[in-house]
Amino acid sequence: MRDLVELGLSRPEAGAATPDEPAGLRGAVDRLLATLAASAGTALESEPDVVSSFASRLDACRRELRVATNGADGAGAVDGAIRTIEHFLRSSHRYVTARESELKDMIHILHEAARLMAGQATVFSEQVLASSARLQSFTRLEDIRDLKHQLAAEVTTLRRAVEEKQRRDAESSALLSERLEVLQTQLVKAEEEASIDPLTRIANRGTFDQVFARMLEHARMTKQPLSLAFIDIDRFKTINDSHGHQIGDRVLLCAAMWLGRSLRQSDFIARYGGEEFAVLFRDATLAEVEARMAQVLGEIAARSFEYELDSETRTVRFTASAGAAEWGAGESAQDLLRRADEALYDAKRAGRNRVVAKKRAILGGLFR
Ligand code: GH3
Ligand code: MG
Ligand code: MG
Repeated sequence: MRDLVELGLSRPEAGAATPDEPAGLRGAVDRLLATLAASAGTALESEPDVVSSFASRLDACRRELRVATNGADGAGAVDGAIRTIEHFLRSSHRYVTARESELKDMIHILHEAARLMAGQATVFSEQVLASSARLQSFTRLEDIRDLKHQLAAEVTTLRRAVEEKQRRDAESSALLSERLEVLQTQLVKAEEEASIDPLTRIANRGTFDQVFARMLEHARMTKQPLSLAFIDIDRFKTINDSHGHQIGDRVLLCAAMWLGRSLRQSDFIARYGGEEFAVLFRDATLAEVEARMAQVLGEIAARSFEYELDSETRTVRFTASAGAAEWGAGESAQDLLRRADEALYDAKRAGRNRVVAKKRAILGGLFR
């Protein structure tokens, strides 16, 4: 029988205690204390200091029990052990209650976070709301370990939902910026279209007004010369009448091209209206503009434009007249426009196919 006890296969008989192991009731209490010391770790797993102090106090009680006789010593040792156990159980209870309340707080925070995130996108909201509902039911769980595991699983679900949402957000943001780029390109195109004349593909009257204001301001500031010329196709009504409106349109297009070719980078041409064009010459004097206009009008008059009608080749020739003026200090935009227009009128009256350069009246300059 002793052999079996030493091999750990059986409990020793009552009264047959080894020298180290107390027998009888003291033996039972000793075993109880040993079991409690061993299980304390699981009850308070994250409080190792409390557990080890409890275990060492139980060890001390067990030592006292071993050396005690069955009399008052033994009763004192058992009493000490009971108080130690009571103290430990109270600590465990406080610890478990505190942890439970912390977990409930965590659930509350997660629940709130889920509720806030839910306002964002339909599919995402559904996932998050489902998760939030499950979190609420956790607070009723009795088993704190189960609660912990389920909470961890729920956090993983929530994290996945958030990651999926972020991926979708990134996708739609890429789509949006692509769309934005297309819209920007369309806007630039629309702005360009709004600033040019669709027939001749040169600047329209609105653009002329803006550019004229800017160039005039530049001339005022730099004191550089600024000249303006109006060019009007001669007897254009007759061209329309004898060749048709379509050919008239082609003549306008040719006139714009021929005028454009004669210009410098710093000059600016626009269709001012009907069969009339306006050209602004930056840093050019009236004499220079007069010479350049005479040259280009000569070229236009020398050219001819051919087209086919009813298998017959027909020729269109046309001329244009120009009126030029140079801006003088203190003059308004209207003054310059009026003088260039008067010059054009003079060119028409003088027989067309010519340029008239109109200087500023000396008296006009003096009285201004
Ligand atoms: P002038 O030598 O005095 O300038 O005579 P004109 O015939 O050129 O001038 P008028 O003002 O009498 O006639 C201009 C004509 O230009 C009348 C109008 O129908 C025509 N016209 C204006 N815009 C266009 C256009 O875009 N296309 C065509 N085909 N004709 C136009
Ligand atoms: Mg005309
Ligand atoms: Mg005209």
